[in-house]
Amino acid sequence: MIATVIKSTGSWYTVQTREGKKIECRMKGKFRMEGIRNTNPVAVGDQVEIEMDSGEETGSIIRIEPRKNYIIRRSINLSKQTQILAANIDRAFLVVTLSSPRTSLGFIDRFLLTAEAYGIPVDIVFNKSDMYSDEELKTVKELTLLYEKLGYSCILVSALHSGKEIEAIRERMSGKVNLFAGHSGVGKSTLINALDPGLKLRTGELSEAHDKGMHTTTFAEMFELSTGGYIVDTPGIKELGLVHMERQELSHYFPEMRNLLNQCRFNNCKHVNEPNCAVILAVKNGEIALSRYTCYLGIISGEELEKNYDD
Ligand SMILES: Nc1nc2c(ncn2[C@@H]2O[C@H](COP(=O)(O)OP(=O)(O)OP(=O)(O)O)[C@@H](O)[C@H]2O)c(=O)[nH]1
Ligand SMILES: [Mg+2]
Ligand SMILES: [Zn+2]
Repeated sequence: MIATVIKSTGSWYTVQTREGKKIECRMKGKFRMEGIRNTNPVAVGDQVEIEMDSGEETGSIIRIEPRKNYIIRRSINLSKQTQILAANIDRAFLVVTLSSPRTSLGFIDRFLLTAEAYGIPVDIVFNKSDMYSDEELKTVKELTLLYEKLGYSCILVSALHSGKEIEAIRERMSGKVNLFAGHSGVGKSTLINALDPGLKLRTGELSEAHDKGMHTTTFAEMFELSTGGYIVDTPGIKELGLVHMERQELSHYFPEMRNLLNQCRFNNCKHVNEPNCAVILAVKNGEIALSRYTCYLGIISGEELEKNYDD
């Protein structure tokens, strides 16, 4: 019997069959992704084959179908371990806030990069619009211009006020499996409740001392929307270590660099300090945003790329 994993709590997985029946399952045998150690070999969104335990209401997962894609990150405290946030996603909504808590551009760019590597389209949702100063609203406008030019739709919303923006997100989710990701406290669960009030997900206050979320959502979980489509709520991510990415392919995942790559003098150009580099030229004349190029340089010159493999 084939089913979809809709919740994973570590040792138990909730799967939903094609008929809509929910079954609690455990994993049978060992699953390992090639070459890397995973904290969760089965993730929300996975299609799995299950077997019912004899005489029980519970089942066992005996096989995972190949994944169409997934969003993976390196665990922060266990740097060699990786965690799959969700698998088989049609669209990701990256929920960000300029303050309370602040989302950095580096985080946004790393998330876009990860999604780009698997061809997952991303919408950027600027949440908490009701709290922004004029200065912050101006920043949202500038960022919207920057990211929409690169092909990422941007939406400014307040999860506390229903309106046409919420309606627009709902329409984009219809018929698809949608991932909601972002830092803790940006309002992912609140936003999902606004999109489908029937879900009544738990939401949490920010910590007064640090103005950060308190990790209210602890497990990824998939919900069926009454208006059509599926939504995966995920726990807040602090950092997003890159996984499975080679130095040479990095620039291919920056849409604004992709078309310039064959114009560099050297075909193995890293776009750092090489002469006649089309990317550096585009940064100089403003066609590539400095913030994006800075992020690129940070990744290519740092250790993020090497550390990813389990040796
Ligand atoms: N002012 C304002 N507050 C919001 C908005 N959206 C969410 N909040 C508040 O922000 C806090 C955190 O919201 P959650 O929905 O729990 O955040 P989350 O992203 O799910 O956080 P984790 O589950 O910890 O990852 C709550 O106190 C919400 O009421 C918004 O648009 N405006
Ligand atoms: Mg939450
Ligand atoms: Zn170059």
